[in-house]
Amino acid sequence: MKLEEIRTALAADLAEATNEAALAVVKARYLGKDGVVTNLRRNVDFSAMTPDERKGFGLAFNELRSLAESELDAVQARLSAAAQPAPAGFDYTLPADDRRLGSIHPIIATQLEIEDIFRSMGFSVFAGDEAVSEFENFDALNIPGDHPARDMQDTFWLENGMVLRTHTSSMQNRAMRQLGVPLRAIFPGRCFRNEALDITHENTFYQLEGLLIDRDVSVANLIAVMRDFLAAVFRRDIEVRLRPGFFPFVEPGFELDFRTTLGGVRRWVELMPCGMVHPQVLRNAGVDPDVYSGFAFGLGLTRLAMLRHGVPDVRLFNKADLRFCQQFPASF
Ligand code: FA5
Repeated sequence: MKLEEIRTALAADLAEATNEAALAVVKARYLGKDGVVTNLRRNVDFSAMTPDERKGFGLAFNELRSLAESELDAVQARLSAAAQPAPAGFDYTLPADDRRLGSIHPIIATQLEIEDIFRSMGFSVFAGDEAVSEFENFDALNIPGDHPARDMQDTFWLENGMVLRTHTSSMQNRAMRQLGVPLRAIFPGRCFRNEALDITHENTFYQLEGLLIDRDVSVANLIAVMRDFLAAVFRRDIEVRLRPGFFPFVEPGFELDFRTTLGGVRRWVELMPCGMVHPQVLRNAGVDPDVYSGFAFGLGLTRLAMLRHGVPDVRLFNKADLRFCQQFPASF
């Protein structure tokens, strides 16, 4: 038999050795005095070989013998373990000890990375709440009860009159009051909308709001911060452009698009609404608009995580399907 054939035959014999007696027979067949492996060396005519051939044979033979020994030992160990009686009181019906290491959800991983980028630019992270007052979510942002913008952000109302926030902009008023101005902060978190669901709309999703209030803040500052931030997220050079966009709490308001090479194609991607904070929004938080100005942006964090990982359907994030979640190994 050739070395390769011996290997295959040994594996087949080991697979059939289901008790220690059968294993002893296999061991004798291969490594015994008259065993297949032992005989290999006995039957070779070394005098007919060149020194190189002798050396090659020696190496291959030794490798085969150690392999046979270690495989026999492994099966021996397995059979001995199986032969041990179960410890007294061992309950076979208990679930197996299956502790799998989890990993950070791709949206939260993206959020943590973005928090680091903004911290490096001097922003603090303001947590906020998911259930907020109607005033914080709407009125403080120039969206009174009869404003059409309320329809676009239909939400879930609690019995005590509070709402599940429809956007992280709901934290603007509280942040200005609690942190005071000048201020640089981001507020990431979960938002909720009573939406018709499709591949880009969920009823529960993440946004990340940014707010910078200071003296003499301009649109140029907004563009510079956004460009630095996106270049850090995508780790490459980024172009940004602003198109007009309407939100009652900014004036002027924009939609920010960025352009970079994604999937081999250089194209514009619509990313986030933003704008200069409306003077009334500053006044509503006790900030004097004649002294201070600022910008705000509302990044769709879920959307960004989709872009980064090429996730085609937003609903996959909330399904808790392990086949999906396990594709994002821990990155920390
Ligand atoms: C807002 O929510 C504004 N608060 C953003 C803003 C902040 C404007 C500051 C100006 C200044 P909009 O409704 O467009 O805007 O939502 C912002 C982003 O959140 C969207 O671009 C999208 O990425 C994400 N988003 C909105 N609705 C959903 C949804 N149902 N599912 C998933 N992502 C959503």
